[in-house]
Order: sequence, then structure tokens, then C-alpha cells
Amino acid sequence: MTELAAVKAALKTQAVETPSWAYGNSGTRFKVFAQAGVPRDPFEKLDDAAKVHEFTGVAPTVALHIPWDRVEDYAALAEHAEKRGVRIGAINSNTFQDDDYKLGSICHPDAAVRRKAVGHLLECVDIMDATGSRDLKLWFADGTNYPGQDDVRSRQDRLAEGLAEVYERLGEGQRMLLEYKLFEPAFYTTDVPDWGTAYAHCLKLGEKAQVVVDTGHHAPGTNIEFIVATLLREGKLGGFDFNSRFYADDDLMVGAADPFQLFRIMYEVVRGGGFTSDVAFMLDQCHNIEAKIPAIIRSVMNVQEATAKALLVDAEALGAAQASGDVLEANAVLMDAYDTDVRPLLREVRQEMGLEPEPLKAYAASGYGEKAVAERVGGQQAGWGA
Ligand code: PSV
Ligand code: MN
Ligand code: MN
Repeated sequence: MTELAAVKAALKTQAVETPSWAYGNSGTRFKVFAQAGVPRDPFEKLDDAAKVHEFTGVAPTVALHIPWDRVEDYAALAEHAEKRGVRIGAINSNTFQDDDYKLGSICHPDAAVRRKAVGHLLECVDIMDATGSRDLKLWFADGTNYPGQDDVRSRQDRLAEGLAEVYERLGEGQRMLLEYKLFEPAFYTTDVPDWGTAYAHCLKLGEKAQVVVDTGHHAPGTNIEFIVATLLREGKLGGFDFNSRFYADDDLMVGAADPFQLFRIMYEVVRGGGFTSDVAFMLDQCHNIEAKIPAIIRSVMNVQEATAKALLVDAEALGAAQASGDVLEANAVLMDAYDTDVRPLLREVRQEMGLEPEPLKAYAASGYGEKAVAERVGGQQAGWGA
């Protein structure tokens, strides 16, 4: 039997990082729909993130994206976050929005462009020093559109060289999280397309380099939980960018498209000891048509529900069924946990944490959303399509 007190204790220590860009306006390449009351600057994004933490109790950090969140004084931004009860989390780099990056950033054939890109990454580490952030999150839009366009092996060499320079700059306790993505914006080759490529680079770089699994960055049908199990086994899972996808990199709310997949992923995290290690649980989502703060609260709750179910798996019964080759029983043990309605348990957990049991209702009743609409005029675009 699974010890309920231990499950509750684990759920109380959970930390889900929310992304600054999810609080601003965003859209697709067709249209950005502006919403009233969205933050006008990075400080207000932190104010909104603090509300998500206030009502869920498990969203204590906020990821920044540079230059979307560029400010004069990052120490002041970190201080503002602390005053609101949150901290600044991963610093996300951006080497994809300048004209110079048409043919890539740190994999670009021109050394001058590579230098500019590496310079930006080094600046991101300076920002980490000022904010006290542990993680530099790297996603590269680099790749090619046509066979023969560039030499794919040379691009790997350039990638390794650029990463090594940034790795050397990392301070004590700082990490580099390398994210992979199957395709887009490049359509023929992508320079970090899969976990194997990310893993190979991170292995060579050293312990401070870890792989990030963005749940929206795989081909349909990919067994993501297997990748998670493998990376954890190798000590190379740095974190997650959680979101849902139906087709490609949809960036919808995590747990919305396939809650069973999220449960399977969280089960492998629990099984591999990742829940109590340094794995960063981050959201990477855009809320194009739904209200942003409630959508982020909902997303955090979805991660909590999947985690609770994963923690409820009866490990002893599962192990016994697996050892005796009882396929149906083993599957039934896993499904029993998945089929449990964990909402009452989570309501209890919240009450024990001194929170309202229903975060979405509590947020709606707070009037924060209406106040933001009244006070904020001219909200910011997140950066996508900007
Ligand atoms: C682009 O695919 C992307 O969604 C990556 O997942 C990054 O993590 C994110 O943008 C922010 O740069
Ligand atoms: Mn991502
Ligand atoms: Mn993405």
C-alpha cells in the first residue's frame, strides 16, 4: 500500500516554474489576439506569476526570456520577485529573432554571426549572476531548409564549439539546459533535433550540461516517457518544458491533450528518483485565446494531478506483478493509480498548506483579473510574432 502521508508530503514540496512569456500576449504566425489587462513590463509579469503561486502554492519560480524581459537592473527585478513571494528561475536565451540569424546562430557559417550569438548567451549568464538563477535554458532555431544548403557535420562542430565557450563561463552551481526540437523553424535539418543529439553534446560538455525535454518537441507517437527514463538513468535529465500538443509544437496547456501521457511521464520521473532531484519542472506554453492567469493555474493543477497519480502507484504490487510476469495485473496496478480521482486529495493538501482548496475559484473571487484590466493599458506581446 502506498503511504498517503508520504504522497501528501511530496506534493507539498512540488515546484512548477511558470514562463514569463505565458503572461503576455501571444499568437500564431496568423494573428496575435491582444487581451486586456496583460502585463506591460517584466515586473508586472512577475506580479501575475506571484498570483499563480499564491493560489496554487507550488509555482515559486518564474522563467525569463531575454531580450523579451530585458530590464536595466536585473537585481532589482529579482528583488521585486522576492517581494511578491516568488523567485526568478531559468534564463531562456533568444538567438532566433534577429535578421542576422537567418542561416542560424551558433551554427551559422559566418564566424561573426556565431560570435554575436555566443555573446548573447554569455550575457544571459551575466543575468543569471544578477538574478541568482541556476539554469540557462538553450533552444536553438538553427537548421537548414534544403539538402546541401550547409554542411550538417560542420554545423555540429560549430555547435560544440559555441556550447563549450558558454559552458566554461558557467559559475558554481549554474547549469546549462539544452533543449531539442524535431523541426521548426527549420524544415530539413535541425541542429539539435532529438534527445540523442542533445545528450551527446551534454555528455561531452560535462556535468553542468543537462537535457531538457519539451513535451511538444517530438514526432507524433514518440514514447516520451522512455526518453525520460533513459535520461534519468544516465543522470542527464535537467528538466521539462511542459505543454500539450495535438499536432506539432502547439504549446497548449499541459495535460489538456493527453493527461495519460503526462501521468506516464510523471510515473517515470517518480520511478527514476527525479521528483526529489534537481529536475526542473517548467511550463513552456502560450495562451493565445484563453485567459492567461487561470490557464496557468489550470496547467499547474494538471501537473499536480498527474504527479499525485504517479505517486499513488503501488510500487510493491507493481513489482510483484512484473516479477511474476502477470501482464494484466501489472497494467491494472498502473491504471488503478491513473484512474484515481486525486482532486479530493489535492484539495486536502492545499488546505493543509493554508490555501483555498479550489485555486481557480479563489483566483476568480480575488478580483485580481478585473483590477489588472482596469489598471493596465497597453499590455505587452510575449515576443512570438512581435
Ligand atoms: C520554440 O519551439 C520554443 O517553444 C522552445 O520550446 C523554447 O523553449 C521556447 O520557444 C522559448 O524560447
Ligand atoms: Mn520549450
Ligand atoms: Mn517549443
